[in-house]
Amino acid sequence: MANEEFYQEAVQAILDSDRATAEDVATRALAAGLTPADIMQNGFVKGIQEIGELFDSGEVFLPELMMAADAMAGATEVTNAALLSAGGAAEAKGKVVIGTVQGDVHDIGKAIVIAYLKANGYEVTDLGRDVAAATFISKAKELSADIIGMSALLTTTMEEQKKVIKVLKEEGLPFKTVVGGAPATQRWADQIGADAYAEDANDGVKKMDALLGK
Ligand code: B12
Repeated sequence: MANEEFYQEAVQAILDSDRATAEDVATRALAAGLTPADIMQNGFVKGIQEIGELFDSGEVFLPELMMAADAMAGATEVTNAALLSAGGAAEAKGKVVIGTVQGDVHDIGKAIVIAYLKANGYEVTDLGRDVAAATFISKAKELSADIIGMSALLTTTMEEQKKVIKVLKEEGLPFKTVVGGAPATQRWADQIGADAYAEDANDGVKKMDALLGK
């Protein structure tokens, strides 16, 4: 089967909110030699973006969006497991604490970022979603983290990224910060004084490598 057919099946599985098929397509695509990044970026991510657009234009509603997200989560579990079994560096490059900011429950992108980081030799602590600014900071202190990663998918919750960075600066804490999520941009990162902005999981690894001189 051509790669393009897998991509189309992946998009369709998300549009159909069909978790079992999404997991099956992911498994078959990996067995056929596609990389987790290929099938995610060209297939499943396109599907969830299409659903997002349909939601935006009022053609689908929250229950459908939630079911599509569930199918996406199934596909992500399959591809992330493949990434992790392929990775595994001997010595950790650095410690990252990562979470989705307070008020925000979007965590599909964060799960992908975590898998990429782990596959690329980072020790990662997932703080989950709806994480308060104080928790990012106390966990980073407790674990002596190198980097705090913050995901925000809503224009309203982006402000939480700013809040964390403000406290870090006020307290003179040394943790590097990386922000991501659909509404974040390099401009936003500069505006709030983040050390880096990452547009996707791969870019996240690159930016963190650069911050730590790896
Ligand atoms: C799936 C989804 C949901 C699911 C989330 C399920 C889950 N477990 O995550 C559910 C159904 C729960 C949901 C709920 C809501 N959603 Co929603 N949702 C989406 C949707 C369709 C896809 C998001 C997604 O998973 N994308 C795929 C992943 C792979 O991409 P990503 O998250 O951007 O992550 C990548 C990069 O950004 C980056 N990255 C992300 N974070 C980080 C962090 C770091 C450190 C790094 C390095 C990189 C990085 O790397 C990732 C991988 O490459 C988007 C539309 C869109 N196009 O984004 C809307 C969207 C984000 N949702 C939206 C809205 C409005 C809502 C609700 C308010 C709806 C409602 N009326 O209740 C609620 C909010 C609930 C809350 N308080 O958080 C709006 C936001 C509008 C805005 N500008 O603020 C969007 C844009 C849809 C739209 N067009 O209107 N949603």
